[in-house]
Amino acid sequence: MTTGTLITVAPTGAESAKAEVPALPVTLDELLLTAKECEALGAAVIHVHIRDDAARPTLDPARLRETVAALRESTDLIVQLSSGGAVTDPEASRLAVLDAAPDMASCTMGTVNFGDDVFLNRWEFIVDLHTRMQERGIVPEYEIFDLGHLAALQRLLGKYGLPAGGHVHVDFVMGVPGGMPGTTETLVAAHRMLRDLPEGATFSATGIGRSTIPVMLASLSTGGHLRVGMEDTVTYAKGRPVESNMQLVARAVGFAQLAQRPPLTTAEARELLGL
Ligand code: KMH
Ligand code: ZN
Repeated sequence: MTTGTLITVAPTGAESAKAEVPALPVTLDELLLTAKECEALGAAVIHVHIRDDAARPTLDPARLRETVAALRESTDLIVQLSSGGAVTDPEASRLAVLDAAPDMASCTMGTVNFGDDVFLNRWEFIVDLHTRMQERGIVPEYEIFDLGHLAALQRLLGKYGLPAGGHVHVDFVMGVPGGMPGTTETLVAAHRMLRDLPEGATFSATGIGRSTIPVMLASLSTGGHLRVGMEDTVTYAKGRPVESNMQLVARAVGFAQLAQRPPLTTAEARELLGL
């Protein structure tokens, strides 16, 4: 059954430099303002990467805890911390993200070439993340950068059991140079592979860069949900830089409404995700 649309905003990421993308929210105040405005527009989940005082990506534990508390104080958004961090972050720091006790955390299901870099996700590391989240009641969003990551997820759940809350939600991150392409054909193939996951598994999708709109349309038409934000997209249209995360969320909400799948409220999103 097709439901409303879960909209996740990923406002910052670890890849863009503030100097090159001045609209990127990098301070806590900028993040909170973005979060409140995106929630008002229809976002229900926020996927969070934080920056240090020099706007560089950081996984500083105290800053992460402060960010989770501030987002909870100012919004009703579901707070999902990135355990992916930046490609340079060590595994120990990525595991320690869970100490900030977010509602959700990302869990990438395999290694992938990432532009000129490698985003390393060893099997043992994935197992550690999954089982620690189970123990702490943190709901994962399984990040799928390539089709083989879905097979890895099937193996993970078969060996180590369902996540906290019992519901499986994945996010197709498409169009990363080195990962699966951001095309309708690939999304349909990924969607078909969900049959191998536990009944009721849901997915959202995001297309990096120019694949953002094809992926959004394909996801809506296959019953999927949407992730948008400046982590993934910094160009709104040819020659037009994104002005704000709100612009991207507003566009996603518009497409969802056209598809007659309006945004889920935060309460509906919590129910869907087993929070
Ligand atoms: N920044 C990428 C290397 C996640 O947040 O879990 C990893 C990433 C995935 O963004
Ligand atoms: Zn991320």
